[in-house]
Amino acid sequence: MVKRERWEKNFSEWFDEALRNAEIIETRYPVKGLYVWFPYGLKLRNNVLAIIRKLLEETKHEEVMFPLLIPEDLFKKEADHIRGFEGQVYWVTHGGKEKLDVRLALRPTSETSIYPMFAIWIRSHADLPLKVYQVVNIFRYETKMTKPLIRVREVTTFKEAHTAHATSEEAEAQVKAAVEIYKKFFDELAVPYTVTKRPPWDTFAGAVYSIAFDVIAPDGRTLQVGTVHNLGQNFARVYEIEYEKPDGAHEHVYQTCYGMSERVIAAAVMVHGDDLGPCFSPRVAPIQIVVVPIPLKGEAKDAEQMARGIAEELKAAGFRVHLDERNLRPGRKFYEWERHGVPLRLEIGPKDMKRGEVTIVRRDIGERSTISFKVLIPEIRKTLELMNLGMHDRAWKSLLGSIHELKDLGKIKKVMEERGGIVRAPWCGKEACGKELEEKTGGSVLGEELDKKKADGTCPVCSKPAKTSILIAKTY
Ligand code: 5CA
Ligand code: ZN
Repeated sequence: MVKRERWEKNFSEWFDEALRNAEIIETRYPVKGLYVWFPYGLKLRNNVLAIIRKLLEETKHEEVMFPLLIPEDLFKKEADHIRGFEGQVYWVTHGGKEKLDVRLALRPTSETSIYPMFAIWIRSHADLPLKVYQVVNIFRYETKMTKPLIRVREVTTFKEAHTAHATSEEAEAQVKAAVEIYKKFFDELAVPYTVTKRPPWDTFAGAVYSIAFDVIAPDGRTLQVGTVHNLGQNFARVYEIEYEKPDGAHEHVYQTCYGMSERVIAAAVMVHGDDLGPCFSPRVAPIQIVVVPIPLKGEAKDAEQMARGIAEELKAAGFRVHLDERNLRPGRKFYEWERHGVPLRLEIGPKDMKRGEVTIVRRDIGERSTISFKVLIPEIRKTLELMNLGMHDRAWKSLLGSIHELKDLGKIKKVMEERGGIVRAPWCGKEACGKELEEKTGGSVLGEELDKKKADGTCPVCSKPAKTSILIAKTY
């Protein structure tokens, strides 16, 4: 197995290098926080997108596309929402040489562009539930340090869903359904996560409550990779989204929204990395199998021909395959494709050919084995499936291993300062204690876990009996 020293100890540098070496993101675009997708990176992006699209389509969300620009008066209707985003909005103030009468916001998210249309579209209970999603770019003028995929000013891959319901119970059920969709999504990516209900002081601007998915980076910090919000009737009231009930009465709808960005791609890059770079799960890898002929003097043609045939066969079976026929030493090719995170390498040398076999090498654990031509397709299929499972299990073990159960303020602080990682601590439920916990330890409260919360022990701040437990971590 490849070492994980740099990956663990120098994560931030490792990450930027991995994106460059694997040709995911070009970071030299001359505007801060804006980046370019390389072709290989865009293939990765599209594979990730295909997974979430499928999950949303299966659960009856319909795709829509709204404008990028939002007029200021519409944007400013929901008071909490605007307070949350005010400092992050880019404004279009001019059209050519003319100053615009109404400034236009570049959407930082799309509630305020979508909901005025919901108000028009939704008339009666028969129009509900309404469930739409879009995949668009959004702009946020981030003031913290920008980082490719992780904190960008143009989010290029915002996947946002918006739903409207007749009752509060239905909206509540939709929040649960969305959490299940996101769980499936991350499971497909073989990326482990925590799911927490964010504390009141970290709720999405305009929401009743927010649920967030976080992943853990190799340096022990967590990264929020997706959120699900119950909006209650907050937006419905200001945008006047009403429906007529069967009895003729009118009521505001209940809404939810949930979204993810290219951070989910960052997660796929970092979770399975090692000192060579990323290792993509076969589900999303732009290239699943690279075929490399190992020519021997005099017999080079045979190996190349054989490699071509095998690559064709694998392609026909539906795998994403690349045949590397360049005139370079095999070792050089191996290194390059390892850095691109290709899950499986298939070598065809003279010995293999004579025996009617090929050699395969797994990128995740470096294991070499041989497969007979006769069972090539089923064996490869099985190997990729095993890889996905193996990567999933290893990453989950690592995440669960980095959760420390602690009750003592000093100890929590120590973990935040030294190892990094996630702490599960008892909490009395009071906001003041939560905030003090953040201040004294340097961590952030992620929130209550959805399925694992307990009420044992006493609050590390006030020593009163715990009402629940919370996760705390240093965050990106
Ligand atoms: N309207 C809601 C749900 S669609 C919303 O905007 N929620 S959000 O603000 O929490 O954004 C959803 C997710 O986008 C976040 O959880 C985070 O993973 C990601 N995200 C937010 N801002 C950025 C950014 N500047 N760069 C990269 N990802 C971001
Ligand atoms: Zn307390």
